[in-house]
Amino acid sequence: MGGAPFIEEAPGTFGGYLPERARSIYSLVGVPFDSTSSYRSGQRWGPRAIREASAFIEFTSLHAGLDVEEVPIYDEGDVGVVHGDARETLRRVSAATRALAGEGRRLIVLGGEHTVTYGVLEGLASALGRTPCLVVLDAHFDLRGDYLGNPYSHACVMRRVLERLHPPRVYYVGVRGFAREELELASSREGVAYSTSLDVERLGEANVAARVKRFLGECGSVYLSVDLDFLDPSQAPGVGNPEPGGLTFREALNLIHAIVDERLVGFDVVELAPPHDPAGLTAVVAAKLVVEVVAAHARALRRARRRGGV
Ligand SMILES: [Mn+2]
Repeated sequence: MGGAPFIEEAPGTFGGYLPERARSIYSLVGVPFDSTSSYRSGQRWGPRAIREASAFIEFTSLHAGLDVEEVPIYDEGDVGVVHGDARETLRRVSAATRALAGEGRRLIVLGGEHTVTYGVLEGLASALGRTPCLVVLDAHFDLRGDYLGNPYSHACVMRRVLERLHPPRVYYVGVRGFAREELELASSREGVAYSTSLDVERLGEANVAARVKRFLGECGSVYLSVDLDFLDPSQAPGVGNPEPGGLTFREALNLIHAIVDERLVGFDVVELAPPHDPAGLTAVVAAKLVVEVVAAHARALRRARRRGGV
């Protein structure tokens, strides 16, 4: 059991073992919520499937050149969600993440559907005094005004974030499926920028990552939201809204390791829908992404400390 409100004991632990909490700066939280799912549901089983997969992969990162077992991740458990009630669930996610971020812990959030990101950002904004800048890996903008009458649907989560939490900067990578109103908003709104999956293919990961870093500029804190559907469905089929033409896992690793630095205050991996993941591979991909993002951050933090910057 963790110390934050609304957190229930985890159904297992990330990586198969629970380190001493004081030895870790990373707090992992699951949010098994999927009530606004519009197509393929089952994201409530995501945290459990990612934890299970995490016990059977190696905690190494070739890009970061380190064994992530040296970087312990403390699994706090799952937020007690209220199925069917997005507002109350988000309130709980916000309270839990505010408490953890208030302790100075770096957050790792396992979805659940993308809606949960709103609660995490609200909690972080409250703990940090301002909303962090965002990097969003997603096939979609999630910028609709509402979806099927629900303002808290996964399809409009980023619209709520922009309207209410005012992140100074938002950069999307991998977008390729959107409504006209979403594209217009993303193209015209100050502080919002994007690179499509085709941009990644044409420019290469290094150039796209350089654009992201330039755009983030002087941001003091950064949050990374990873909707697994940014990857190509051939590599990550088990998601709520698969969209063909996505990134490969290797492109994703190049991007992540070039973008993530010591300013990362947290990240999420959302939209895994285990009932639609017949070979269980999307869960493995999700677990490995967690390991790689932590590895990228841990390396950046070490370098920054050596420079005396943090
Ligand atoms: Mn998406």
